[in-house]
Amino acid sequence: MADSLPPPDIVRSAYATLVVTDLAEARRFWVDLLGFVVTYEDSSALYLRGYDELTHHNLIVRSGPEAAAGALGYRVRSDRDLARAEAYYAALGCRTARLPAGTVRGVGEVVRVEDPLGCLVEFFAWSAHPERLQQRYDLRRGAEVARLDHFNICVPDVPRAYEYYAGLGFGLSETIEDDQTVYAAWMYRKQTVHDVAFTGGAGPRLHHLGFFAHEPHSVLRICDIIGSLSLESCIERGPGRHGVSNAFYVYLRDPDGHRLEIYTSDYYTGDPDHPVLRWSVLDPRRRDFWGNAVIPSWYSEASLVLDLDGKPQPVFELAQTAEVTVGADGFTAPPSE
Ligand code: 4SX
Ligand code: FE2
Repeated sequence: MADSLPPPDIVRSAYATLVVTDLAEARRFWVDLLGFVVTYEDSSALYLRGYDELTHHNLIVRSGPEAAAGALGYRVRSDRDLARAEAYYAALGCRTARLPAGTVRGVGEVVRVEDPLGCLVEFFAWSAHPERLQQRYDLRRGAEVARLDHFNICVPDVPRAYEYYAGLGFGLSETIEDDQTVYAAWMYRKQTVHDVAFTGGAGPRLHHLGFFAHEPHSVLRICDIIGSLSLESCIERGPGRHGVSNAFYVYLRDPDGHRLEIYTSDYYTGDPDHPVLRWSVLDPRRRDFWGNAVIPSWYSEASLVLDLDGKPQPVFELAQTAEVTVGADGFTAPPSE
């Protein structure tokens, strides 16, 4: 059993792959508008990174027949952890594949798995190092994204997703819960609020990719740029202040509907006695600290994920009570008693 095997030592969430139906349009959004840095591009894919990033890419955008989320990439400590990942997932009964160095451009050997949630996950240890543009203020544009911070996944059973990631050695920073269940959970390997979070909903689907910017003004500035270009329909939620994580945020949708978050100002979680912050599902500040309503599409819409054969995974309906049927979000009434 995987219980008796050591999990791979995961450093952090590092990159994601999005399949888009029009690469030129996606390039206008991700590069021209948002200001992501292009490490490499060809006629079928873009390899993009933030200005602080050390590794080859934070995002692979590749063209395909149907919009979907491809693999989520976690960096592991060393090559030894690739073998650990392979053995760990095999013991969980998951399909795995080992890809020679360079199969995923810019990174070394990869262990790709179809994980117990149904998501495609890639583990890598080595990466090429492009120029780090941290202090090239002269080059910064758009949302001035520094790096990828987290994946948010819709899952039909949040407690089950929590158990699986706890087994991988992730810490729990915050939850939304009540006496009955956990509606959402935020979990980390690096010393921030999260590398991965779970939103209760039909799944597996990718809810969003979270990208870190250093300055609150970067969040506001991308909104202003979007307004000036009459692209306001790509702003889905915010800007606002999250209760969970304390982040100052905005959610955008790319031309294929993939959701991303630009945010700043979450906090350090590295102390061994770091407490879990548990929000009541009835607290109207939990998802927006100022009490602004969360729009229904944010809860219901998300990207399909691909399996190891590149086919979209079937989506299973929510197995637990929906947060929006119990929580106060402006568009649903809280329980009346
Ligand atoms: O909506 S929440 O305030 O719960 C929230 C959502 C907090 C942090 C996040 O990164 C997020 O996507
Ligand atoms: Fe997020």
